[in-house]
Amino acid sequence: MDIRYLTAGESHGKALVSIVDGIPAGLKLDAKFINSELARRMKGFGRGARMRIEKDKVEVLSGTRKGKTLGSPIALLISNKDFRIESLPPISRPRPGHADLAGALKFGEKDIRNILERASARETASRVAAGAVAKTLLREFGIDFLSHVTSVGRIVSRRRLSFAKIKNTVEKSPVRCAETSASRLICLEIEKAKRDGDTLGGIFEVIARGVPAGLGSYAQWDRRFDAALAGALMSIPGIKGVEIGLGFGAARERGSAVHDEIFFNAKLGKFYRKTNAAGGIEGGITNGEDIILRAAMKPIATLVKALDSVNMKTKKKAKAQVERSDVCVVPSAGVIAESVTAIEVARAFREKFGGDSLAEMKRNYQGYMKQLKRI
Ligand code: EPS
Repeated sequence: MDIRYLTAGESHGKALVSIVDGIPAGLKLDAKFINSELARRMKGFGRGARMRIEKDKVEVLSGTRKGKTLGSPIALLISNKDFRIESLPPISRPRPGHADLAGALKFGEKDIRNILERASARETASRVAAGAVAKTLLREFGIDFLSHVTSVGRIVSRRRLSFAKIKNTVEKSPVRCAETSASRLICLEIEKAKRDGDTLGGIFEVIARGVPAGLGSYAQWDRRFDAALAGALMSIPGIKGVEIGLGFGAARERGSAVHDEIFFNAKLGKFYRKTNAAGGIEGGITNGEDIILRAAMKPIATLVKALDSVNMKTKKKAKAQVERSDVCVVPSAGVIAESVTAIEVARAFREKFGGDSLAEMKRNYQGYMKQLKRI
C-alpha cells in the first residue's frame, strides 16, 4: 500500500481539488491546520494581486467522519474566488520561460490560455492541502518540517541558525523585511525588480526533523529516497536544481571533509554524527539525521517589461503577453517544497510501517524503534 495523490483544477476554474489516497484510518484531520498551511503559501514579500483576491480555504469532501480519517480517499476542495475561465480572452504571445509555447506545440493549440490555466502555479495550493494531510500524519510520529529562504537573486540571507530558531522565525512570517539586514536587502531587491518590470528567483532550504533511520532503500533505483525527494522538489513549477545536504559543494571537497563521522552515545544507545553534510540520507536511506534539501527557483516567467516573443497567429515578432503575476515567490516555493517533502516521507513511512489504521502504524513504528535500540 502506498500513499499517492492527484490534483485537478485550473487557475481561474471553479476550484482546485486534491485526492489523497492511502492515509491510515483513525487520524484526526483538522481543516484549521490545512488552512493555516494554505495561508503560509500565500504570504511572502513579492506576491502579486491574485493573493489579495483569494482566501484559500479547504473543504474536506470525503475520507473523514466525525473529524477522523476512514482510510478511504481524502478529497480536498479549494474554491477559486477569481473564477472566470470561460470569459478570459485568448492569448497568442507566449512568455519565454513559461509552459506557453512548449504546451501550445504539444497540444496543437493556438490559444495559450488553454495551456497556462493548468500550467499556472496556482495548482500548488492543492499540493499544500495534500501536504498538510501528510504533515498531520507525520506529527503523530514527532516529525516536523520547515523551510526558509537562503537567497533571492544575488542577495544571500543564509545564517547558521538552530532548527528551533529558524522555525520560530519562519513561522511568524516567511520573509520579514525589517528583521535582519539580509532580509531588508532582499525586500529592497524585490522592490527594485518590480520597479524595473522584472522578476527574481532564489534558493530555499527545507528541513525535515525527526525522520527515523531506515526509510527508502539502496536495493532498487526507484526505492532510493533521495531520488524520490529530488523528483518531488523538481516537480514544483520554476525549480531548476535540487541539492541534498552539501549537494554540489561535496564535489569540491575531499572525502575527509565531506563524510559525517560516526559516534555512539552509550547512554542513549544511539549512533550520532557531529556534522550532516549527507543531509540525512546515505545509500538512498534516511540515517536518522535531519533531512536537508535545497532547491533553486528561476525567476517568474511573466515580466511586466516583456521579453521578445512571436505572435503565434501572425508569426510576427511581438512582446510576450503580460499577465497579472508575482515578482518573487521563493518563500511560497519553500512552503510547497515542505508539503511535497512531507508527502514523500509519508509514502516511505507507509511503505515501511504499513498500517490500515493509525494504531497499527504506530505499533509497527514502535516495534521498529525498539529494534533500532537493540542493535
Ligand atoms: C498563483 C496564482 C496565479 C499567479 C501565479 C501563482 O494567479 P493569476 O494568474 O490569476 O495571477 O499569480 O502563477 C504564476 C505566476 C505562474 O506563472 O504560474 C498562486 O496561487 O500561487
